[in-house]
Amino acid sequence: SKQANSSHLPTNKAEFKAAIVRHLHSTLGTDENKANEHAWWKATCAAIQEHVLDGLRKTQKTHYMNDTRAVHYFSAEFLMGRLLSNNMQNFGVFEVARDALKELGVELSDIMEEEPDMALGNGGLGRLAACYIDSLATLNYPAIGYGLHYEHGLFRQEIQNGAQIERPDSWRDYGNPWEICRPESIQDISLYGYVETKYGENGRIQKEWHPGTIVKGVPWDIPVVGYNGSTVNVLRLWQSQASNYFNWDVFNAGGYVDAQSENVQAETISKVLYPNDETEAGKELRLIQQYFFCACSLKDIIRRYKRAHGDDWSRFTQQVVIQLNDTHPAIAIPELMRILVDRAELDWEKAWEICTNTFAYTNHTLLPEALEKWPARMIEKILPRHLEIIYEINHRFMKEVDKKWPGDNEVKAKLSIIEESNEKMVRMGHLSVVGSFAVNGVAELHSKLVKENLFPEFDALYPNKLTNVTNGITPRRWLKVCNPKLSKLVSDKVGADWPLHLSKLAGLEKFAEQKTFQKQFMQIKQANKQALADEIKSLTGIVVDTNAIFDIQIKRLHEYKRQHLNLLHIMALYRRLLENPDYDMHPRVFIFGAKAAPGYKLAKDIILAINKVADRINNDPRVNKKLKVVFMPNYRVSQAEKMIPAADVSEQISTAGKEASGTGNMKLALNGAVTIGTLDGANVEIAEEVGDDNIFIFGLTVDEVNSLKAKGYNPYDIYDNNTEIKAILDWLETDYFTPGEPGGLVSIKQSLLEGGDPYLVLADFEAYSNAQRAVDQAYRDKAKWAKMAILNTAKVGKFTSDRSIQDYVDRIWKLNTCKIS
Ligand code: 26V
Repeated sequence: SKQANSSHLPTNKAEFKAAIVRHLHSTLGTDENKANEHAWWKATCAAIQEHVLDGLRKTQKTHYMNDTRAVHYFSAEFLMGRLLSNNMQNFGVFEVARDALKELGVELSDIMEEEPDMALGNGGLGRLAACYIDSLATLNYPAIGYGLHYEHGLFRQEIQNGAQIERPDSWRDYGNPWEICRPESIQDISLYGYVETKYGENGRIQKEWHPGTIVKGVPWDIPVVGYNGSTVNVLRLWQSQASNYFNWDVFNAGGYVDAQSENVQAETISKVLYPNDETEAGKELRLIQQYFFCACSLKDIIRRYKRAHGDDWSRFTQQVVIQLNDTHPAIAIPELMRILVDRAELDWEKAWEICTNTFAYTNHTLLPEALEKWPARMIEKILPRHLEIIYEINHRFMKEVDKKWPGDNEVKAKLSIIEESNEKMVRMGHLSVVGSFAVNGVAELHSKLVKENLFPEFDALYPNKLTNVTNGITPRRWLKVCNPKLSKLVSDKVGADWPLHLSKLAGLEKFAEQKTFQKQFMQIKQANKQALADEIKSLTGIVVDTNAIFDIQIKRLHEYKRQHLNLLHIMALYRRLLENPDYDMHPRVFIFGAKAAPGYKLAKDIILAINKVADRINNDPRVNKKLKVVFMPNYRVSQAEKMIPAADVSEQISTAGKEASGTGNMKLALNGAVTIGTLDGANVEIAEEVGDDNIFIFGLTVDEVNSLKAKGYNPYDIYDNNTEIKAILDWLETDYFTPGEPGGLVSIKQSLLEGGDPYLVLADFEAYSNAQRAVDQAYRDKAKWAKMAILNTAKVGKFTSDRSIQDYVDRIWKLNTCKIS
């Protein structure tokens, strides 16, 4: 009934059974008796895909016929996770499919586990892109995601003797049933070589780039099904392939031999996702990846534009808006300038006007080590013409700066796209701000810091360019699909359309104190905890008590996210229990999920420490009734979907000012977890929504962090005066947690003392410990806790990605909805 175009969907079990069996036979070449779970999974996907492709064809035809304006979301990462259950839910055929399979003797929940995650992203930024394309399709906006078709996504994490080991991820090894190759849209992409300056007709100087090599870009389309299944947009991911083109002129000209010898193998470009999160590595292959997918995507966009408008560029900015997901695709700015100036032969001014009305840029971090900079020499070697264009952009920009602040060389040096350091560097953030018509941060606090600290003069120079769009999450995947029990209860109370109108969750408020509803809500939480307990047992062997508080911290491992603050507090509880067996606390299970960048030593040491402390505690019968610690290996989207519904407490404890937004915080609150957190990122807005009584806020604020650092923070002052902290840090140095290996965990102590404790772990410890005591007290009052949990679900409707997307549409993209019939 809720289907917008249900006519093409299988409406009954019989039809579905027939489709699945047909695919077993003719797509997979097997039969009902021989098929294993993997084959059943693939046949089920194929049965769904028929309808997905039907919707895709209708959508593309409608968009073409209406010549719609579309947003083009450029992102180096799309962390899609699994697609089967999502696609079934969005088409509204989940139950039918489940029942059809049951009659075939197959359990849907079992075969869903066969699907590998599409882990083509690191963390928050990549998952945000996935939520946004879900919302764009759901809201019927013409949109296309553009990115890289990595052969290997984020590494698979194994834990050996407590340490992280990285293994390759191979999500396509046995074929991916969702993607479609589009050889008809292959693009040729140039790299290396040199620039020739010549005189064109009427004496105009012309630049021609003679590339050293050409690689092919092969597009793979992944359909993106909106909720209700009416709009089906695409995610287009580019795979690199050798082209056999090699420019012998460049080779013979001499002097370019070196550049050629360092030439990359074409196929390596899309081989692997860089596993760094928030650290800039400056690797040549990564710049090539970025250019490769931007150049392919721009050619694709322009081909489509020209099909409708020929060589008339005057309507380009009416049809096309490109959103840059961080600076990773910023090289698209000089690439579009090159196409317009060198190829289309537009005047620079006209080209620049088109360019700066096409791009918008989202900043996702303030951490200095994450702000991308590329050596000018590296750009010159790989993209010689682009470096010239960047210099020209900067030259004209510096003239503008001089008009605003005449003769002020300091402000020029600060704003320049080129950093005049020992080695000249190109600041991709500055290039993005100058080349875009809108720049946004991802939460109110973050956007304020972008304006005031990161780009203050840009805000003065371009009033109203800098703005905020608070992040969001899709409630389809992050409640409806991952938490079916709670979803059903919510639907019973507020109606079934909450996945499209998340503010309707507010209708739960009036039940927050009702005994029967509290009981239902907490029984669901209990069932979800039991399911997670089973998963924990099967993955780690650890047995946990579901009456304990499930306290969950899931996110990439980084010092600023302070998993080690959580760990130090766990050690404090352990110590208190050893000193006083009657130490009064409700049983608690601390659960972690986190991957560390392979080259980030301290992050890996923190994973080791969590595992070593967990081992000791979990095997200490003196404390086992009250304390357990679990590190879940290989945290990823599909695992998040199992953990989030089971959380009582959500750990969001970054140093204030460091976490741009966070999105896990939103997912956990939506599923009825209560946050313990700092006033950072979107926590601030979550606190505003749920109210002070329903969240545990602690720790230094951004202003307090700044003044503490300004007056000179010395972690030894705390170490010397706080006996508990001293005992815990000293404990790390013994062999208590690393039998036979004293000092096995000392690097954490060192970073917090000699290292200066850059993220103020010790400064916030006491406040955190007190907040945890308050959590413990609150949980013991069952009715009080149930009310808090319910109000968290009820009050976080703001954080649907539909609201974020509507914000982008209204204030930046200016799109119209396009209904598909
Ligand atoms: C940085 C880099 C640096 C160069 C190497 C490759 C690479 C890959 C990823 C990143 C991370 C970019 C920043 C990022 O992910 N920020 C996160 O964005 C989330 C969505 O807006 C936000 O919720 C998180 O707070 C923020 O840390």
